[in-house]
Amino acid sequence: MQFIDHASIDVLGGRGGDGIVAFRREKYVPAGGPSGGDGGHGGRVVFQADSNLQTLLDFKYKRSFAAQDGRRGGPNRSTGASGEDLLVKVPCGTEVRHFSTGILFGDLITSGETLVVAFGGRGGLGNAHYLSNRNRAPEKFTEGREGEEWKLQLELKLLAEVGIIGLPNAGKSTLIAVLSEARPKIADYPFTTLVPNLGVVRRPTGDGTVFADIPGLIAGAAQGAGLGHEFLRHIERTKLLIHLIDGGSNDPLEDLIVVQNELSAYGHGLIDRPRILVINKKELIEKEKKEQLLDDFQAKTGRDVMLVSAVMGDGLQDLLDNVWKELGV
Ligand SMILES: Nc1nc2c(ncn2[C@@H]2O[C@H](COP(=O)(O)OP(=O)(O)OP(=O)(O)O)[C@@H](O)[C@H]2O)c(=O)[nH]1
Ligand SMILES: [Mg+2]
Repeated sequence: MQFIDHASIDVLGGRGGDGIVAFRREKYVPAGGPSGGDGGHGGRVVFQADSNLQTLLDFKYKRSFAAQDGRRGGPNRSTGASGEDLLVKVPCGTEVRHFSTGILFGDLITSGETLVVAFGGRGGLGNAHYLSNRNRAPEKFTEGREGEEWKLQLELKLLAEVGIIGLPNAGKSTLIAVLSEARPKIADYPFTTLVPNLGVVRRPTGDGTVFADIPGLIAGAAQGAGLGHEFLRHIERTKLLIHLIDGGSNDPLEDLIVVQNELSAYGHGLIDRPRILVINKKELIEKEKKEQLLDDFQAKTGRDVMLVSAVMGDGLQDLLDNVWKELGV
């Protein structure tokens, strides 16, 4: 599943330092030669992909990035210091385009990869450069050039590896909220979620895995009923599905089958996608019914079923362990 996140920002390379006019002043030398140094180059704005970042949200608050200017030249032909580069971290998967033309500046895919988005201006020349036979005492110098200035459009495409599916109200948003930093709306009515929510869950290795909470599926979703159909297309691209079933429902087994039928009806191999069956709201199920429910599920599907409570945080570690195992982490 791909999610697109946008931001538009301004970047400005540092201005080059000016060259200067100076003459050597030495004892016993009445008219020393020209000795004005060159200005330093302006710093560059450089983007760097960083796998710890997951969104472009930071760029909603800070929108303009300027590198340091180069310094003026000095006497005795000394060149001014170059401006420092400004390093700006962006999430892996960020595409950088010129704002008005859409021309691609580059893609930052792997962590650590860099892209120069604005070069600094060249430093100006000092008068030492203009010494000639005709002019032994040139007063000429040049100013530093302006740095490049661009308005850029950033676009982030994230690939979710794990999709959370189920009927409306099963607790999908609750689950992603407890597993990740995502804070979707949660409410006791169907179709609370209208667009997918993304959350990043840390693996034991420390890397992030993107989970997606998808709007509830209902019978007929594959034909366009409810909201789910739009998103069935996207879950085609996840590696693993968590199929969440409301344990407090009148007929959890029927709920399972409704969603399975939609996956089959949709085709594209979705029904064969690795899928973990999870009954949520465990604490609502009466003790004596639990065994029966698990047996019924097992008999009907021939697969293992997990029991969790997203609200109580019960069984979630086992669920994650299972997810990492399925993903081969
Ligand atoms: N008792 C209990 N209630 C839960 C649990 N998990 C979620 N809920 C409740 O179930 C209701 C629906 O939760 P949501 O997370 O919004 O469900 P959803 O699957 O995202 O629903 P849609 O977005 O409408 O598809 C809310 O009132 C939650 O508080 C749980 O483990 N136990
Ligand atoms: Mg929801």
